[in-house]
Amino acid sequence: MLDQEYLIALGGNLPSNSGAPAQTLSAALSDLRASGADVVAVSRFFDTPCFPKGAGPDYVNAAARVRSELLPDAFLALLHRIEAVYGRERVQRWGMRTLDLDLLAAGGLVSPDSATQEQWRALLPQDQIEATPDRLILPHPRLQDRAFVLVPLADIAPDWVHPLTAQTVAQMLAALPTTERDAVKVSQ
Ligand code: A4P
Ligand code: MG
Repeated sequence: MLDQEYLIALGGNLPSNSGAPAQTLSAALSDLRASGADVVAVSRFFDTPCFPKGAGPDYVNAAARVRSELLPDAFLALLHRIEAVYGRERVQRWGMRTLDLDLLAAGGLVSPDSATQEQWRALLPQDQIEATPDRLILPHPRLQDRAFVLVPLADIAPDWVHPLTAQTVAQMLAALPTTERDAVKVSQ
């Protein structure tokens, strides 16, 4: 039974053994399907300025809605296995990468609990680069901050509601500075 519904973010800014980032993202989606998951919806692909600014080439980003029989920890492990196929090396947090697959949300699930999710969500920007969670945090704690996540997500799940802030994707996106939203361009 494919009874878990996940929202995922895909990104990459270095070529992989599959080709340019857009080809890597497409190959990763095929791998998800081949693993037995049902990729229900895929956003358009977007060219996005690298964050932090100047830390590398622009990224290609996308989002997808995926149904799976796997529970969240096992599903994240599957995402990590697919990253590994495309040569993702965890050298540097926020560093350049061939493929990053993040689990954004599992329906309205809060994991491991509201206090922990809030603590990660409230982390100050200067602390975010140092602190890495050692367990799955849901919703993804940086989801609401990033145009490169929210613009693709708005393509496939504009009405998804954050279980702790009660904001929809469309509302979170509208709250970001216009310059950040406008810098995310549909890939040609
Ligand atoms: N982890 C905990 N919760 C989650 C979750 N919901 N989804 C753990 C994914 N992973 C989660 O992740 C670090 C640790 O967080 C893992 O042990 C995982 O189990 P990681 O994927 O190993 O490391 P990372 O990708 O460097 O960190 P993270 O937090 O995924 O990085 P970000 O914050 O996503 O930044 N600029 C543009 N334009 N587009 C991008 O896509 N991506 C990044 C990566 C930086 N700049 C970017 C982009
Ligand atoms: Mg990641």
